[in-house]
Amino acid sequence: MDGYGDDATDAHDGTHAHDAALADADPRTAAILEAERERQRSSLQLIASENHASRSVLRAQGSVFTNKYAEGVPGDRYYGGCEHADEIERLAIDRARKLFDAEHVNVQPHSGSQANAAAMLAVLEPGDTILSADLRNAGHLSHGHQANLAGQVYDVERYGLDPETGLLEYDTLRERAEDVDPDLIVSGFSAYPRTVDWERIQAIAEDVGAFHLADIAHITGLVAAGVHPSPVGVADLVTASTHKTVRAGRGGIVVCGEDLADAVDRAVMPGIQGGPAMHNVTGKAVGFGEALEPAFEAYAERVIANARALAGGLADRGCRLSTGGTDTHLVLVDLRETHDRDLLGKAAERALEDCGIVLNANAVPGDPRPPKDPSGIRAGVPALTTRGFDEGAMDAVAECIVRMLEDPEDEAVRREVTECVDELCAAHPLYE
Ligand code: DSN
Repeated sequence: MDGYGDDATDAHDGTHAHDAALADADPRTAAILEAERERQRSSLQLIASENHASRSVLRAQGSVFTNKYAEGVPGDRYYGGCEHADEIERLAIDRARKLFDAEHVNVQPHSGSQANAAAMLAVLEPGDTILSADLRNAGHLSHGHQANLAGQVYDVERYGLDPETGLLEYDTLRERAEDVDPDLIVSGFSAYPRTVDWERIQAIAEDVGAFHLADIAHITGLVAAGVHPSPVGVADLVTASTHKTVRAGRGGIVVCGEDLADAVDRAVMPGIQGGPAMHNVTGKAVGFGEALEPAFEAYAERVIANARALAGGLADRGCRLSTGGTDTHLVLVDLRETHDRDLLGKAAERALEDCGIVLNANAVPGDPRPPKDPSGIRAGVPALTTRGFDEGAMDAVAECIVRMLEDPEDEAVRREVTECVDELCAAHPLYE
């Protein structure tokens, strides 16, 4: 199914008829949709949080469940007509529980950020103290940025990664936790390429009397496939995104033990949301079903092999990688020590996008520059792996990236890299 180029059954699922109906009713929107489909096909998607969902997931999300309100939980709703909503949500929950070997899963959060907000609301009071990593240290907005609700409701203290190595130093985290005495420690990262030792963080949390929230948004699929250790059953609360490495419908989930189940469900609704987006819950059910198939484990293994190939290809060509490499789906390049030092985050992002290489500027640990125009770039391989890229193709991607980083103004280089990108895209069809 990789690349979704050979799944003949989907040709008969009504998708084309729906496209034709939309083109008839709203040609402008249909044209924008087609342009986006073409952009995804004709460029390399290396944004580490993105992927290409199967046609079945796309179909499930564009379904009649868009129409349905279903506040509450299966079997206990505020509205009538929920029998099928109950059935699909129960299916999503059952599959998620199996996938993560979990006691309780709430599948309603609209996103990973909402999942984090709900998890915090479930166990904290306003003014309680969170200890988390900020954007410069691979953290996420929803972990307590001052502009985010969490940063305004809770007292947020920070821990960092080692600015030299980029690694999480567990002893430093322990010292910080003992100093700060938090009510909640947030682990899990948006730009950390290494395996996280959840048990060690849980031990720190227990020693200082804090809850531990592990946000596995980026590595959801790697955890589901068993190729990264799972925090489920270790951390008190686990939040995940469902559309990144796991390729299911768009949104988030909260995973916890039975002891926190009611608090989590109440925190999601009415705490931070109203009606669940049932079309997304449907997409989650479908994607979780796909992730339970043996082929998904092979996909997750290929993600890691491809990320390592990309890391090796970049490092061999002179890039400085934060932490020196990767164990996961992404690499973080510190451009301050790579090639032309004037070409930092945003400028590098733009130069690469000009040639069809789409990734994002990203802060590196200890970054003195602002998160909007930081010193590094982050590249992830989940989407290219879905398209069927192998390690050889990833090395070609590394070559393209480095050639552009070395000579961003050279027209001939730009042409050659664009041609190489076109060839790689043509060799790895998507949704065709
Ligand atoms: N925007 C996502 C990321 O790229 O990491 C997280 O929400």
